[in-house]
Amino acid sequence: MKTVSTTPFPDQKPGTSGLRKKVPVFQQPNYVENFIQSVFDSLEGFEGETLVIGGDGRFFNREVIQIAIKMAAANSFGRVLVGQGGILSTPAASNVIRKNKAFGGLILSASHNPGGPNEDFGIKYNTGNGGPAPEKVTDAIYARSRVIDTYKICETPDVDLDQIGRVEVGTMDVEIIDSVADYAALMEELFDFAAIKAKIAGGFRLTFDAMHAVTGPYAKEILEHRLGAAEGSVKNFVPLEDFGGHHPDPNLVHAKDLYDLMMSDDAPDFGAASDGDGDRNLIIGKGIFVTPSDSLAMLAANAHLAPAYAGGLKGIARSMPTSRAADRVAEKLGVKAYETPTGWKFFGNLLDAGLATICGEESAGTGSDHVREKDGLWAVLLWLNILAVRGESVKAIAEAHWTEYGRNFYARHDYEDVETAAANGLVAELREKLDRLAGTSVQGMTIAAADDFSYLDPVDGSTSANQGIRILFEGGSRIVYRLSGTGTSGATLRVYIERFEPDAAKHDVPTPEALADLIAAADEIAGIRAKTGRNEPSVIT
Ligand code: VG1
Ligand code: CO
Repeated sequence: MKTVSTTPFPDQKPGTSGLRKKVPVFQQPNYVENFIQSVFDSLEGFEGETLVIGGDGRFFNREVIQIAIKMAAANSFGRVLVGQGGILSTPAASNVIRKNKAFGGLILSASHNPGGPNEDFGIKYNTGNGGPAPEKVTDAIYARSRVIDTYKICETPDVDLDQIGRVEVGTMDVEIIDSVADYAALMEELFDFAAIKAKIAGGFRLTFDAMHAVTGPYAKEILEHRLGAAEGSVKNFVPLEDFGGHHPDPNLVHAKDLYDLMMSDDAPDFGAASDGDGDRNLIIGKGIFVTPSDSLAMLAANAHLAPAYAGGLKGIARSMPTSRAADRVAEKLGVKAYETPTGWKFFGNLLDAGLATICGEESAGTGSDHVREKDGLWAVLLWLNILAVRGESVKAIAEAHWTEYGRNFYARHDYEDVETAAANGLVAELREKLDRLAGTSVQGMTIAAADDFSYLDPVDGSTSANQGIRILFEGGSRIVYRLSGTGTSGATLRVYIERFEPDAAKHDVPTPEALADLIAAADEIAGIRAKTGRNEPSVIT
């Protein structure tokens, strides 16, 4: 064991989901060690306890895992559990933490961001409930990183990450575990695998794009081996360090091949994809894309058809920018709807306290109280369970849902890599005029209220301010502006646009048309084009 002197880095502030930077930033001498030691220094009482370590397999994953193991040993953890090959999807890591009553876990991922020597890397700490550390912990980590002067590490040879079994590093046990087994077993507990299997045996066809990211081995095992989907149903299933040069981001831009297939004449019945670390999901039925906000609402409305949720839901939680389609389901079910800031860490308390069962974000994240992370394959399996029980197509289920509840037309416009000063200026100017907006009209629509979202956690009483600017129109339409907290270069402005349409006769209007006046209003209110110099968003989802 040795104690090494170091000097602080000024930029180790965790964002929406951990610390994310370009690989060369992480490769600076002591950068990884400083951050991991700052995590350990912010925690108490882990001597002899278990730490879970795993990542999405991207470039630099193995190197950081070796460092983390040697530092955990030097800092007196009793045991670490590491996914074979360094692989654990984010929801699988959450499950391993919970199942083994671990003290916490280090999840190495930059999620949907690209990987490779000049692309992105990330480190996130999860607490003993299996969920991302809450803000008070991430604030403490950052504070520590600003003053850190030493870190502890064992000088031992690297551990063979590919060999399942147990070895010792110093006095600490290192167990290399099967990355998939526990997670697959959990899914079998939650869902009616027999019904899904019978449906597939009856000719139902599905395709899943693992995008050369972490869900490949999980999807192969569950969808093909356990549920009997035809060999080849899971595409791009080998995790690659650079995701094959693509963005492992399951949206209509980066999973365009899947979208095109699902809109073609020989589309299978169901298409899905997941992201770099396996916590996001994209759902596309034959001829219909289901927005993540709609998917949350539809899953919540039908969850009772799966064994794990047969007793009903305790509540439904969504992040603020997520469409309010789920709120309508909660109202009908007679359960509470919660609105939290962006980022899964805010759902942890609601899930732990038994206030919510299902949670979701517009950014393709859905999950439940089975773990404390969003879970891509879980969403896919819940859809399959619902489809098996209802015996209808995705399209029929979606259209029936809109007829029953009304349709929340929804889109997110991302302006990526905008100059940071310009993006901050845009937000500052919006904040400055917020008080004067109510009662004024834009594009023929009257603004009912405008504010900067602030969240009061009903469980621990903590507050989180400045979580996104909301422009609420009379009639229920909404525009939300916020800056991304996961990007690694420049700033990303996200503009979320929503309009409720109760009239079923108008539900098949194309989304851009349904939202046209709000899109124009979003620019008029914030001066997006003028301030960013962009004529259109980089990505529309
Ligand atoms: C984005 C999404 C947010 C999600 C976060 C992490 O954050 O908007 O909903 O929780 O990514 O997802 P931001 O701050 O860039 O908007 V993942 O799958 O990248 O861990
Ligand atoms: Co992710």
